[in-house]
Amino acid sequence: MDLKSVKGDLELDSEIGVILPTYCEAANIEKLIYEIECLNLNTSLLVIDDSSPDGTADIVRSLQRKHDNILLFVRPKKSGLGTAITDGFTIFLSLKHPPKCIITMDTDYSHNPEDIMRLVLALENKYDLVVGSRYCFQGKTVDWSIVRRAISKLANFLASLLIRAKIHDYTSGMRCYSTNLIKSILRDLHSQTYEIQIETIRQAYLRKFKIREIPITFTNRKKGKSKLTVNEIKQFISYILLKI
Ligand SMILES: Nc1nc2c(ncn2[C@@H]2O[C@H](COP(=O)(O)OP(=O)(O)OP(=O)(O)O)[C@@H](O)[C@H]2O)c(=O)[nH]1
Ligand SMILES: [Mg+2]
Repeated sequence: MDLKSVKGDLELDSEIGVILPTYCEAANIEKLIYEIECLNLNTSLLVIDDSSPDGTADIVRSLQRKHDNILLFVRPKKSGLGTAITDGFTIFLSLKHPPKCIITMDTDYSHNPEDIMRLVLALENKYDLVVGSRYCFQGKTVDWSIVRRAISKLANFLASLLIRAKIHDYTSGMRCYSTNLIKSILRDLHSQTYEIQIETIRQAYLRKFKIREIPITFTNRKKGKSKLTVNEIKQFISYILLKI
């Protein structure tokens, strides 16, 4: 990874790195970044955009003029959520001052920025991965269709056959990872798309890192379109079948 293609201040020194993968999130990214900035946490925000045709990256460039903690990595074409997240990990680890922990979250407003600090605090110097869980006690999904919920539940059931990490939500995209954990597992992450969510938990579990979950409320996106396609679901299922 050549850091020259990452735009922004590479000398940033923040406690918390936040990876924001975007494909066509022009309707959501500005409000999301604004709300994260308003939290006044010690964060660096890293947007990984796949040359979204709706101009998401241009919005991020204009936000970089207002806030000095935003990094932008634009990839030439849509290359999948999995590689966006692993590129984000690689970039944060390559900075002069890597953050102490790394948050991943969706940029379609399904995840609440106010949960960032809850996840970070839940690491408690004891855990290496905190999953924001929709399916544990007090976790919720709001405005999701029965079909979407059924796909998510099935994905979780399949994941639980493969990994026995004693959590209820293996596919949630909102998490906090210790940088230590990322250093240890990064070279074993090969997911193209959504299966990254279970591959990270599997690698952490195999290495006996401590994993916990805390409840979050996941709200269906109100703006923009879902990027989850049949092809992505197929890739997810074939990852699990191959590993089983
Ligand atoms: N850079 C990049 N980001 C992606 C890609 N696919 C999805 N994303 C982003 O990953 C996050 C999750 O994707 P969504 O389309 O919201 O998927 P989802 O939450 O499972 O589906 P919905 O419930 O319909 O929203 C969003 O922030 C997307 O913009 C991709 O190929 N490249
Ligand atoms: Mg979404």
